[in-house]
Amino acid sequence: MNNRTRALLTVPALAVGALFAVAGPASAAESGSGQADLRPVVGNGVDASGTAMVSIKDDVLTVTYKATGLLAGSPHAAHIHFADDSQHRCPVIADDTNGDGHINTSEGMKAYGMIEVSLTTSGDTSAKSALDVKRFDTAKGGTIDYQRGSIKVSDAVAKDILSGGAGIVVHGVDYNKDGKYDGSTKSDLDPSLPTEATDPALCGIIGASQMSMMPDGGAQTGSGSTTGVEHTGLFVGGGLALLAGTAAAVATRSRRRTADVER
Ligand SMILES: [Cu+2]
Repeated sequence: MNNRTRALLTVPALAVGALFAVAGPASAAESGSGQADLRPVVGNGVDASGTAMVSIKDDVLTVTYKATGLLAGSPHAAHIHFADDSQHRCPVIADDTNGDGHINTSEGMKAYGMIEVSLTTSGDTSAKSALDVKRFDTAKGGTIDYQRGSIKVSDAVAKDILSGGAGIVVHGVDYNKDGKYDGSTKSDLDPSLPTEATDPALCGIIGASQMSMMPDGGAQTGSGSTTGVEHTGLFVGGGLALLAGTAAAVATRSRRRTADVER
């Protein structure tokens, strides 16, 4: 991480819970920041926690998140989720519509929406990388310390991320506590994968915090109410082409999905 990136990350920490401000007219590049507390998704047997921060400068996104207590040694897909028609919160047990006691990917989506950004470690960060598990962090010792900057997003996605209603979701659970993704229950995204590989583990709603580049007024204290509900992301873990295809299909149904799928 270069110094500039570090500076971008440091500034927003000043104003947790402050209201965000949107810069200028609707078509303008967006700047601002926010953070999220990552908490275990209810029903999914995860004893983990974490924090995430996002910072956007003129539609260029920097994301950091740190989480501990995840399934060690396994890759964990992570995304920023949002949909206009989602509920901008993390799942609750009432979202367990199939009644199995867990929140799977599709159950989670109703709460936190579709994938807008895939928090990969390199290369593409769009929804089409949602399941490219080779490019997500592996939790060494159960910990992930993720940092990535220079993620170019659209004005619309930047607005969503700063809206106070976007979710950060880290996927991959271990229901049977055997230290790996397995089990007889298959992923609702792709039956070739265990549901453990794709079910959401941690979720947090990105509370809009402040305009990082506003010369004044940007750090005034707000209600902080946007953090009152939680949210989760959806999908993943599996990395198979089939799964990726499913994710792409789902993503296609969300608004402003770009068309081309490269594999
Ligand atoms: Cu996700």
